Amino acid sequence: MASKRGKLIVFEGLDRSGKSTQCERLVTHLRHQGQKVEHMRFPDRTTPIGKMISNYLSGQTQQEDHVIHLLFTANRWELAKAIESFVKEGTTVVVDRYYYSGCVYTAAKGVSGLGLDWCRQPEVGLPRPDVCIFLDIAAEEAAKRGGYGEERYERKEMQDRVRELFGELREHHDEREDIVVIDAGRGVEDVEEAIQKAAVKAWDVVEQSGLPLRKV
Ligand code: Z5A
Ligand code: MG
Repeated sequence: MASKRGKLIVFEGLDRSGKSTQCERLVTHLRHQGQKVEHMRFPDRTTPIGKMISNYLSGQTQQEDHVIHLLFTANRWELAKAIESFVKEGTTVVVDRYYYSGCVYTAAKGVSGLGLDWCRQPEVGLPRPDVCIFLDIAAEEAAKRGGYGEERYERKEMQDRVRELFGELREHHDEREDIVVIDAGRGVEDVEEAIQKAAVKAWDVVEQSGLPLRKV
């Protein structure tokens, strides 16, 4: 019998919704279960492109809006083959932010011509997640977890627009079938339990259907 493939699971959500916290926890949980797991995050600031993105986010450099969008996308394409190989060989890949953030944050700038549809085009062909866990939190709850940081997009107007656009993506675009919304305003353990249940459900669908890893 062919060995089981790994799964591709992505975390998305607004700032301070707990993505990094919950990614770590899921990776640890799956490893304790004996699964092979790779943990990735985007932007991956360690690559040459990632360093350009990091300098842009910290305000050290400027980039034209199309250019920075394509750099974020290129940063994912740099790792696309690696993700496919891991999944194929039976390793599950857990990713902290992915192309959904890519589309929404650029579109939230409100630049003419840079809407969700345009932003999605360069992402087409990337490995498509088996499930995208969307951590949903009210703005007031997220605010209790600390103020905005120093980076470029950490402003209230931008975050409000990001929230609206994530909603649009979840309701009207092809992505909606991949997304599972989790109430992230609860305690860390409660959120973790809900994520584990959603992950198991998604695993079962993949295994019962024998579905190969798809493409965006
Ligand atoms: N961006 C883009 O424009 N295009 C792209 O393609 C991609 C990204 C991929 C940097 O991202 C920016 O890049 C981001 C989007 C843009 N811009 N903004 N704004 P990043 O991923 O590097 O951002 P980050 O620094 O990791 O922050 P974050 O993602 O917003 O935070 P988080 O990971 O969701 O939350 P956390 O670090 O796990 O938790 C935040 C705090 O809350 C922390 O003190 C925790 O201890 C606490 N916490 C966590 N969970 C809970 C619960 N349940 N209760 C109470 N407190 C909690
Ligand atoms: Mg984070």
